[in-house]
Amino acid sequence: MSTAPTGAADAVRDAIVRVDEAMKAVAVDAAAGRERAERRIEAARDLLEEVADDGQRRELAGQLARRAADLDAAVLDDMLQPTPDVARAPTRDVDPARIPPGQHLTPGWPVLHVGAAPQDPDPASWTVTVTGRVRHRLRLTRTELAARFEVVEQVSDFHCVTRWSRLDNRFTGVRVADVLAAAAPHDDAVHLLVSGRPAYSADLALEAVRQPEPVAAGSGEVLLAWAHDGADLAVAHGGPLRLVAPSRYGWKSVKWVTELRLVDRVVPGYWEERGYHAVGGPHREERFADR
Ligand SMILES: Nc1nc2c(c(=O)[nH]1)N[C@H]1C(S)=C(S)[C@@H](COP(=O)(O)O)O[C@H]1N2
Ligand SMILES: [Mo]
Repeated sequence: MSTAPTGAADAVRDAIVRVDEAMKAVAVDAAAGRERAERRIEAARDLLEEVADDGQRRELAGQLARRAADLDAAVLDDMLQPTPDVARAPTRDVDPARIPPGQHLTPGWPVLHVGAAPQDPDPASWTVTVTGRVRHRLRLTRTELAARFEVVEQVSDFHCVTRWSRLDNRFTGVRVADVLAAAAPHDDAVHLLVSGRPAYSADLALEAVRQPEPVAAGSGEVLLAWAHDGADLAVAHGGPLRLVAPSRYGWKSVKWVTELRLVDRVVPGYWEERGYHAVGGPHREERFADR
């Protein structure tokens, strides 16, 4: 009855071959090929749960994540055109040190998320909770956040793991580090699981929030933001409230954020669970778990 770990891993490798076959079909018929490839990626991810060995599972998950990212990149071209309502971001005469390896610049701002964006969310009553390993659980509306914590403006660069980057984003919001401090985390709190609508999450090490890594532009501080370039953040981009983590790939910048949960271990979020790198530093090109 029991499945040997290598048997499960072999089954995933077979499934990956089927994914690759479907990926080749994308060149012939994009829509049908893409749908089939996505179905096969999901099927392979289901099999992955049978792989008992952590290292082996991580490596195979990473291989699948590479393919999922390639598939996304294949349909992203349309989105890399300038979007009507946002100002152009710089793409020329940029200090090359600001462009992480394997990224290219887009003047527009693509909209990317899984599931459906909230419909007409009310900015004033949007609420985020701070919970988990804290002495004081907090429930704060966006209005309360702005009243209780220092409001800062920060320019930062945004890098999506599907290889587009948008420079010079001016976000307005409050520092996540300040909000967490108000909740008085226990000493054993080492990671932050950030959750947002509709069913999305990402993991950040607490240290990376309290002491952000230096980045090529701006302070690198992690924000809860509600405005971009001086205007209300569009719902499509995570308004009324999104996280912004400038020293990480975009998947950590959770849109429509609802919960900051302090945890005493790593709790993989949506993409970390699907084979993306645990840390996700764009300048170190930490894209996939198997690198
Ligand atoms: N709630 C939620 N937040 C999310 C995502 C998501 O699917 N759901 N996708 C992430 C990814 S992969 C990226 S690149 C950015 C995209 O932000 P944008 O749509 O404002 O460009 O949002 C991140 N935050
Ligand atoms: Mo992304």
